[in-house]
Amino acid sequence: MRLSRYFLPVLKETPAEAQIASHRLMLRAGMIKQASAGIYSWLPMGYKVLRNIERIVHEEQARAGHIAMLMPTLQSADLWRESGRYDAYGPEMLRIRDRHERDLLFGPTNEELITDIFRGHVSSYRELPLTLYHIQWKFRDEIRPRFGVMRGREFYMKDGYTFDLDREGALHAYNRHFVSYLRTFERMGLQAIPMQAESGPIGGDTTHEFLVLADTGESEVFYDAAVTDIRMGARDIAYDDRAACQTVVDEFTALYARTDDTHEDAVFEAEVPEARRRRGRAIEVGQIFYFGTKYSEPMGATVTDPEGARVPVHMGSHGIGVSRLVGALIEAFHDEAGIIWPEGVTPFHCGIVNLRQGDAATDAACEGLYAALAAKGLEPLYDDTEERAGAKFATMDLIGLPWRITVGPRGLKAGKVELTSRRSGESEELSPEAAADRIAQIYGV
Ligand code: 5CA
Repeated sequence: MRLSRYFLPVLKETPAEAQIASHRLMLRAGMIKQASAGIYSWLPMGYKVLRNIERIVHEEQARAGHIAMLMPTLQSADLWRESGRYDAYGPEMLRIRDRHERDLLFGPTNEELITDIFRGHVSSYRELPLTLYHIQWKFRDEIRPRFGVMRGREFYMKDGYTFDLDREGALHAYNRHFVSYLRTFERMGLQAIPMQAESGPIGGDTTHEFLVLADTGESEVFYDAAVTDIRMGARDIAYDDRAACQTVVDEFTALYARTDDTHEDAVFEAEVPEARRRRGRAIEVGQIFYFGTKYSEPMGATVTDPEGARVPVHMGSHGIGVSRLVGALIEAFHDEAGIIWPEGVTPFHCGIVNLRQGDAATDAACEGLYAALAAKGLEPLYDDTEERAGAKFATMDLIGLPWRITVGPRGLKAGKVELTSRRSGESEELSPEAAADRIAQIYGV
């Protein structure tokens, strides 16, 4: 992409309404624009990051054997009356009436709708287990939408629903999600710690939240410092292997880690040596639930079991805050100058800065680099504008591409361009071909 032809409306001023770094930087870097309270338009660069996160989520769901689909944003109130949640959900639910006076709602979550699909098409235990998920916009009329996409009213969520014959099967589905979430967040460069939590309006008594430690997070958490040393890393898990999934879950849940809803001082003090006790703040980027027959029973989602009896299916639901992750990533990766994208989610693989636009030699070198990178399947953002060098660098630092190739007349005379890491700030001089090769190597292409 050439910056002169792109739509990147960066702001010079720091927006007064933004209280935390991610909100400020998303506005300044031209990623989002508020449409109304807690509702945002995703401008081209923000949209690219959102799509990158979504892609990683899809890939890891596929790896775990989960099946993608798409349900609508608007749902019939009647379904929610069946489960009893139409009234119970309260003012957070946006209720809508159509021209025929029928009650609809903008879905805050999809347990009812998926249960309706299931009961219409599945009737035997032989068709189980089944995990269906989608990534779709949700609406919750939060009393205090704030921090930009972190607590929106409209937000993008991956929500998956599991159907199993019995509790053991459903708990394996729960564990499968647990493991796949660890992989998903680590691929984005994030450490999300699974913690015991409350289930709230989704229900059930088995739930974990996945939390990214951050001073600006809305959740208060209590944990053993040793949990921060555990990683999934490169280990490959056979998702159908119940024991293998359970081993990972056991490892990640052995140490004390709870949100304030479930925290108990006495247990904390008994289980965690004083030097390792931590109390802090964190961003909830995902939550998984096992709630048994809470929806299947009242809604009549039953299957025949091997003995021929009709039994309600055991269900769970599993969510990832896809749009919130954009903010969480920025909270985790930024400095004074701007964002620092991890390679896994960056909107462009690298920037190309032409220090003297209009100079035949630098223009040609930049075009050459652009074409070489594109030929390798990479997408650079080429700043081909007439701005001063200082302004170009400031924009690149603000938008946070992990690598920058700077092309100037002096270096070019010696056959060199400069490759700079946004993370470390370190630069290296090398030939344009070597710079393109290095970028390709970094991204494994
Ligand atoms: N049906 C279940 C699991 S699919 C569910 O709705 N779970 S949830 O309520 O925990 O939401 C899943 C994730 O969505 C949360 O972990 C959080 O990361 C994200 N989320 C929830 N509310 C908001 C919000 N107002 N703004 C942005 N993200 C949110």
